[in-house]
Amino acid sequence: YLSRSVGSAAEEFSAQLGRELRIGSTSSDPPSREEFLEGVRGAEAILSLVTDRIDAQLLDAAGDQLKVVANVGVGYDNIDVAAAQERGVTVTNTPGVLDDAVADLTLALILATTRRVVESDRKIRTGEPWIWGPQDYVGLQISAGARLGIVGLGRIGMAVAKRAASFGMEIIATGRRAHDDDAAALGVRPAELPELLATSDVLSLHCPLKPETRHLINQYTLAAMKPGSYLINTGRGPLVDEQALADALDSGHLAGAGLDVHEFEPQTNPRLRAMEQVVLLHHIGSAGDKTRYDMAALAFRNASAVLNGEDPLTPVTH
Ligand code: 8YV
Repeated sequence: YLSRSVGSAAEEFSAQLGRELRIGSTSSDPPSREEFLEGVRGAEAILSLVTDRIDAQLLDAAGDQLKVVANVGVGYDNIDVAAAQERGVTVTNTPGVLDDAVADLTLALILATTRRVVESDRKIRTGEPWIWGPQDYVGLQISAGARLGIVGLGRIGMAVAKRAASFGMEIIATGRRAHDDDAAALGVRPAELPELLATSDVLSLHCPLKPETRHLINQYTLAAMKPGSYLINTGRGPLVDEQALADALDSGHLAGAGLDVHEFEPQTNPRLRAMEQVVLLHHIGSAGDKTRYDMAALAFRNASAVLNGEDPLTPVTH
């Protein structure tokens, strides 16, 4: 069962596996909860998307024959992993195949906010009179050694660091790979969160969403951020308290923000929507053509492995 089409990869792999592929919704809207509960009934495998909440009720609705939930995504905060494990259901995700696509988009957001790309584009489209002056649309030049703070240096953070280093940014980071040799080779210096907050010109979030990281960026951590800095989030929306962020932007403490993910997806914050210095995207970090194929292919390989009694390639173990 797959709630929405993920392109040709799933069709190709299901044909190879000789299993029927049931797709819940053929429109761009996800199935309703009722349709989802009904749709998974009898499924041996569920390929889940970020918009699919997989909890005990859903697992029970599927039935005892369910063997695997293969998430098409690296973040799996949409899945109650403990409930799956209690029922003997394997959970897998798609680490590795989306690092470059997400890192590309992170740099796009960094450049779009600091160099005011979307603001300039929007003014042209809304028919405002052309203005050009040496002081107009001036923004932070990251290539002049601006400091990037990476919160949660893992695979995606490393791919961001590689790109940021080539742009001439100075990089400090928290996270499991911050002390690795390959991080040092990119010029990344390990640091603790308070230093990242106080000294980064651009702070970029790459940690998973867990109970302890929810609202990691809140009124207190925002107040600790360097005046005039930028916040970038391509991780998970609830890492940020959006009302507190809107306050910090309103007061001018922060110069701008670039958000690919939102606290209450699919809703976006009306205060942030009204701000010129904020760039908002549709959670499209991994939406590179190659990456989307590779994610679906890896999810399907994981599902196939479990259905064939083999070890999945990328299981979620905790
Ligand atoms: C996907 C993501 O768009 O991988 C993740 O964790 O958030 C995105 O890459 C999403 O998970 C697709 O289901």
